[in-house]
Amino acid sequence: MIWNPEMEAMPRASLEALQLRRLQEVVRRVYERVPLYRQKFDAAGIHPDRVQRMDDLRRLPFTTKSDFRDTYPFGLFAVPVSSTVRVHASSGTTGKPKVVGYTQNDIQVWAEVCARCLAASGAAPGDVFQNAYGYGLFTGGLGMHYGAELMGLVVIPISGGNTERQIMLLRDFGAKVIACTPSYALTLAEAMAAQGIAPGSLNLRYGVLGAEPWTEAMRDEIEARLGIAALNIYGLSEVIGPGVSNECLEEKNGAHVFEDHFLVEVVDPQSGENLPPGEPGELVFTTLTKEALPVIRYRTGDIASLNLAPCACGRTFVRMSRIVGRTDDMLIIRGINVYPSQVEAALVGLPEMSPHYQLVVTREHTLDVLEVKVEVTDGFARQFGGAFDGDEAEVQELALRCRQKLLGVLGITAQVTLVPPGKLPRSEGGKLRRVIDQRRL
Ligand code: DLL
Repeated sequence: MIWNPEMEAMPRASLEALQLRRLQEVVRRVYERVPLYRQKFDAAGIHPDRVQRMDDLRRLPFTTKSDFRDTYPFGLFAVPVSSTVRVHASSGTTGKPKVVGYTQNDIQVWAEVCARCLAASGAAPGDVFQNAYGYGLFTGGLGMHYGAELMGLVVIPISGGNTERQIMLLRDFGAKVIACTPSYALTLAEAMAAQGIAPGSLNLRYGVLGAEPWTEAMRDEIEARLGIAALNIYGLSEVIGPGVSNECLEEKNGAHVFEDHFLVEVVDPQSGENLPPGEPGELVFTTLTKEALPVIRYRTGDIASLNLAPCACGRTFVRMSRIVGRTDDMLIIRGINVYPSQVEAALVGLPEMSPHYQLVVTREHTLDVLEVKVEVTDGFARQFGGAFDGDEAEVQELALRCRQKLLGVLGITAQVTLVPPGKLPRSEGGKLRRVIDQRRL
């Protein structure tokens, strides 16, 4: 179902006219109200009046994560703090969190785009919705909550974690739709299997999963083990939170960016030059309607590509691919760029492998060592009664095949450690950290 067909299926020419109007407004507003933008625009010699065509966007300076840090906590707000009704914050790996604010109108826009996500994922008014994203400073819980209420879903605001209770409520309240991180969806699937609950035996049909990278292989696994359709939702606090884009149930092939509210570009992470559709690069967003915290050309650090081809669902909004990496998550191992998602992609072809993996990078003397820990499937482990220590011929043979696959995909040798099912850390409700880089310690 399309939540707002008038906007989501608008002809591209009308959309572009709307975008230009909104862009001109927002550029003027930040220039007048946010000192950092005025400084940047002046330094680049760009006056808001110079934005006459969509192409002029490319001339505007970028906004970065460090702009948030430098103006912490409220320096990027374009309204007085007293005019906001909500503040969220997202913690990075280091330092102070990025603080984001919302006016009443921003909250309404946010609810609208989250309702679009839920509808695109299969939800319909009246459905019971278990919201297992964390409530709090994290945007996931409250963002989806307001979207769901707007749509008329029956919201169960359970938040993340407490797997036993999640399963009890899935059974007793009969949610049709769940929202959580994909890694947590797997945690739920495992716990349900352990309780003997068969996939599809509950009322659950749709998952709105995101907030962290995942793959097609993980989708297959989640869909099979939970008996649901699993859809990818993307977003980030600096732009709004969840609700920047969402896949459609019809195609499940790229997430439609809600382009009436967010302009998307893909740029070369090094040069900052715009890249054509189809080419992977860094996602850059400009908010068109946000009042409290508009961002102009915000560099997300997320790597993806765009697809402008028409979609069977009828939405005219551009689609973005899955996030295939992050500019700052990229590991440089012995001089070679490695993205965690490449490791996952390499392992997918091996049927004995589960989607649970972890990368550990260490430095021995001056040499970087990449260890890839992977859980094997239950089926593979069963031949050893579920446990093995790695010396078994079959395990060694599989580890060797894994190493060769990784060498082919990454171009470097990795140590492969195969572990029995259930041995690697699981999501306890939120985002899962898959990379442990001990070189920085
Ligand atoms: O994670 C917002 C969100 C909540 C999105 C719930 C979807 C569902 P942050 O905590 O600010 O906001 O983290 C944003 O998470 O820049 C990406 O690196 C990553 N991310 C979010 N969604 C996806 C996704 C929320 N579907 C950062 N695939 C982003 C891959 C994702 N990465």
